Amino acid sequence: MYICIVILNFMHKAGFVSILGYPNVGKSTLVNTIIGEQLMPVSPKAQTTRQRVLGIYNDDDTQIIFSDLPGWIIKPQHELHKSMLQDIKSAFDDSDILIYLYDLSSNKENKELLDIFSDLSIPKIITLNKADLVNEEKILITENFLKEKFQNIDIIPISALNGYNVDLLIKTIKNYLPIHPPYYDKDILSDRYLRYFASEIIREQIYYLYKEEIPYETEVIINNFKEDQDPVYIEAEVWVMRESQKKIIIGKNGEMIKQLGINARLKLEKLLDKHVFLQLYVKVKPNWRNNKNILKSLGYNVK
Ligand SMILES: Nc1nc2c(ncn2[C@@H]2O[C@H](COP(=O)(O)OP(=O)(O)O)[C@@H](O)[C@H]2O)c(=O)[nH]1
Ligand SMILES: [Mg+2]
Repeated sequence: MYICIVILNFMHKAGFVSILGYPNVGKSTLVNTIIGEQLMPVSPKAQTTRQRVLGIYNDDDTQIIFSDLPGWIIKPQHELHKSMLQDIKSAFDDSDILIYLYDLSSNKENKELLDIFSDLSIPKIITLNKADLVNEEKILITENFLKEKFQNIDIIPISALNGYNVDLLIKTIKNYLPIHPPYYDKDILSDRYLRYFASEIIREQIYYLYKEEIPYETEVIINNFKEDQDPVYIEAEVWVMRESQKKIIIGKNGEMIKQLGINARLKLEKLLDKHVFLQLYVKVKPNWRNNKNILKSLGYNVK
């Protein structure tokens, strides 16, 4: 028995894989598809992801620890942006493999981050996401353009949304993964507690429900999370920057916050597989995005 365990550990592969890309290319969607759970917040708006969070893929002889990262920010405008960039840069130093996620459906410039990616001397893979939205020709043109810049690199068209070629991506990652015992228990999906994902789900639903600057100037804090109760009791504060935003979050006769509560509760119930009682409060915290102490207390990467 002892010999058997030694051999198994000897053959086990494990490592850290970071997913880089501009906002909205599908990084969080890809991590969710790989781990098989809607844990990471996803929305059609940019900058839904604000912190580096791990999503862990396990099979019998492999553990791949993915970092879901914020999207690359060209011009940081406040301390929160700086912390998001800091999280991306930290992944350059401690990843075994980097994946560049390229959005096939977007014509946005990729140059700045592609140049940085090309200079990093870590095993690299390029994935072309949203293949479901474009034709074969667009994929070929993009592949050829990237092959000119990167010699001998794996380029894999995928759809993070419908799972197309995600198995090929996992297989390719395994080729570069070092032999190593698992870093985490093999039955956990992330390094964060459910309490953290509860705040992310509420924040994600704010991205869907509210317009203009509101989602970007809002933060969600969980004040109470009683998981052992039925229904699970969750009390959360929604922070906004101005009194006028508080009014928008609440809406006429409380209609908007009621809708937010319903949307978030439904998603929380799916994640927890239990009934949830969700209590939301709104608080004005002027300029919280530029207050380093507040950001630190919220767990952001502030120098
Ligand atoms: N059609 C399509 N949409 C996708 C795909 N991957 C992500 N999306 C959508 O792109 C938007 C941004 O996704 P998200 O994962 O939040 O991007 P991130 O900012 O890079 O983390 C969301 O509306 C996703 O549903 C894909 O493969 N195909
Ligand atoms: Mg994201």
